[in-house]
Amino acid sequence: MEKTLVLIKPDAVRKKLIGKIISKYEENNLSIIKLKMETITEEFASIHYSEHIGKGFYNNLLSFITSGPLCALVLQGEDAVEKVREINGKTDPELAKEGTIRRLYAENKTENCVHASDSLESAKREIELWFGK
Ligand code: FUP
Repeated sequence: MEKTLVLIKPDAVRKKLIGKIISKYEENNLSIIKLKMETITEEFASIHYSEHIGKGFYNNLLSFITSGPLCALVLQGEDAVEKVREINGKTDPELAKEGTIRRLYAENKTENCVHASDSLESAKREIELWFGK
């Protein structure tokens, strides 16, 4: 069974979507094994998003992700990494499939409600970063 890290980002928390988003994962047979609310610092955000340092959208991304509380969770299940990315939908909500979280609820490519690890390696790194070993 795989594990993956999900963030329910500050836009979704402000819109009171935590319950609806978590239901999507549970309906798809994923289990929540860790969960916390946190407002992260710029320093922590820069570690989480280190692969994006220097990109055009990086400064916006950092101010958005630190703008208020987010909900971090570890989900576990069969093919959890791929499954969660399918449920979330593409980065750009306009390109995301019908019924995905981003298509349903996201504003744009930055305020896009959710993050999920993109591979087993990132999942391991991100779970350790957010929840320790
Ligand atoms: P994803 O894996 O779908 O979350 O997308 P990426 O790893 O490509 O991007 C990570 C985050 O960078 C996105 F969730 C939001 C931000 N981003 C932007 O703000 N603008 C962009 O054009 C692309 C990504």
